Amino acid sequence: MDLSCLKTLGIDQTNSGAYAGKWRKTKGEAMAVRSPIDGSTLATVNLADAADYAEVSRGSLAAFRRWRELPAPKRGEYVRLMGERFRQHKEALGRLVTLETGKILPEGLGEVQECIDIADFAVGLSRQLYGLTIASERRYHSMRETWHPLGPVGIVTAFNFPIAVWAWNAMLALVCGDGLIWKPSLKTPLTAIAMTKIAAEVLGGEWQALAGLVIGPDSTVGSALLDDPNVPLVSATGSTRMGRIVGPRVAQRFGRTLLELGGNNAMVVMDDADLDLAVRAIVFGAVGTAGQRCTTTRRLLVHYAIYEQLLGQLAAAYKQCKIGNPLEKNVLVGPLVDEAAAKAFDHAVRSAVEQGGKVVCGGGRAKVPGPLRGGAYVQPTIIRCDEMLPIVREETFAPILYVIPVESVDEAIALNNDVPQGLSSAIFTNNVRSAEQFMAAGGSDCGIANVNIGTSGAEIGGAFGGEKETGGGRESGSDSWKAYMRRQTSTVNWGNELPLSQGIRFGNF
Ligand code: UN1
Repeated sequence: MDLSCLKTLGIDQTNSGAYAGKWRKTKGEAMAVRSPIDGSTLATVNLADAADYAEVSRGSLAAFRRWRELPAPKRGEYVRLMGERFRQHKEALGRLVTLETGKILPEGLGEVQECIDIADFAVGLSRQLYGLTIASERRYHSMRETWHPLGPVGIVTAFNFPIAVWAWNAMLALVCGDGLIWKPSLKTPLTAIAMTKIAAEVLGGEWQALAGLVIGPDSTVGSALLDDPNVPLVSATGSTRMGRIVGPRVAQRFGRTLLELGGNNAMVVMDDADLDLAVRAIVFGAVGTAGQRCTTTRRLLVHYAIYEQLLGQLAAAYKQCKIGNPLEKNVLVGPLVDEAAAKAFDHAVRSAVEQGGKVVCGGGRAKVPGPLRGGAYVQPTIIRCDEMLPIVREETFAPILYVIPVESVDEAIALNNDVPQGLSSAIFTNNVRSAEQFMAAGGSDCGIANVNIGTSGAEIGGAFGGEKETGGGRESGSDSWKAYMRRQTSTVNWGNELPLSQGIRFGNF
C-alpha cells in the first residue's frame, strides 16, 4: 500500500501519544496501528498515561487563560489558517482517513471537506458570537446577556469520523475562546496526530498548547479527563454504553457533557415516493462507510404496496456494490474497522434469522483477494422482517438493513420512534401532507428528520445530534456554539437611585 501520505503529514514510524505544547516522551504501551484494509501496521504510537494527561490539561488550561482575552475575530483568523492547511493537505488527509478507518477514498476526502467547511463556518462565527440586550423593568437600567469562553473542552471521538467530529468541536471551541483536550479512538490515532500537528503549527509558539492531544486507554487518560475539574465540558461521540459512563461521571462534578451516541435510523418509503431516488439514498445510507456512520440507515419502513418492488430494486442495486480495497476506484464497500465489528455483524445476522427475519441478500463475510485477507470484509445485507424484531432495536455498526412493511404514515412514524435511539430519520414521499406530518411535533422524534434525502450525510450548517439514547447533544452548525461558552447576564444601573426588582421596598434602604 502507498503510505506516502504518512510522510507528507509528518507521521513517523514511532509517534508520541501526547501533545501538550510539545510532543511528550510518552512511556505507555507501544501500540501498533493497523489498517483495517489488510491488517498491516501503519505506524506505532507510544500511549499516554495519567501523568501525560495532567501535563496536557495543564498546558491547555494555561493557554486558555490567555486565549480567552484575545478578541474572537483574532481567534477566528487562526481557524481560517487551519482551514487553509486542511485544504492544502486534503488529499493526504483523505488517504490517511481511508488507511486508518477503511472508508472509501471519496468518503475520506469528504470527511476532510467537512473539516474545511466547519473551519469556514467557525471563522464567520468568530464575528457573530451575539448576545442579547434585554428590556429591564427598572428605570435607567440596562440588561444584557453575553457569552464568554468556557475553558479547555474535552473532545472524545470515535473511529468512524476520526477528524470531522474533532473539527466540529475544535473549530467552534477555538473561536469561542476555549482550549482543547482531544482523546481520539485508539483505532485512529494517526489522523489525530496529523490534525494536531496542523493545528499546533498554525497556533504557533504562544498558543500551541491549546491543541492538547492525549492518546491512551480509557481506564487511565479517559478517566482522568472525565474527572478533571479544569474541563467544564466533555463532548463525547461514541456508543450509548460509553455515554452512560461519561454522562453521570461528569455530572457528578457538575461538569457539562455534549453527547452524540448511538443511532438506529429509519427511512420511511411511502407508496407515492420516487423510488429511483429512494433506492439511491438507501444504498448510500445503508452501504456507505460500510454501515459505520452513526447516521447509517439501519431500518427501512416501506409501504406494503411497494414493498416487493422496492426490495427487488434494492437487491439489484446491492449486487452492483463492489466490495474491496477502499483506496481502489469503483469500490463502494471497504472493510469493517476490525474483526470484533465483523463478529458483531455475524451475531446480528444470526439473531435476526433466529427471530424470524429472512436474508434477502448478503448475510456473510465477503470474499476478497489474498492481499486483503487481513481485513474484516462483510457483505452489505438486507433482511426482511414482518415486524420490529428485538435485534432491530439494537445498533449494530455494520451494513445491515432491516426492511419492515407499514400500512400508513401513522404506523411508519410510530415504528420510527419505537427504538431507544433518536438520531436521524427520513421519509420519501411526494405527498406534502405526509412530509409535513413526519417533521411535525407528533412526527419523527429524532434530532434529524429529512424529506426525500437519506439519513446520513448531514451538512455542517445544521445542528447535529439526537434525542433519547443518542444523548441530546448538538454539535456543528446553527447555535451549537453556545454549548462551548458560558452565558452571563448583566444588569447595569446608570441612574441615581436603587430601585429593587419586583417593586420590593426594603425599609429605608
Ligand atoms: C458520525 O457518524 O458520528 O451526517 C457523524 C453524517 C456525517 C457525520 C456523521 N456528516 O453522516
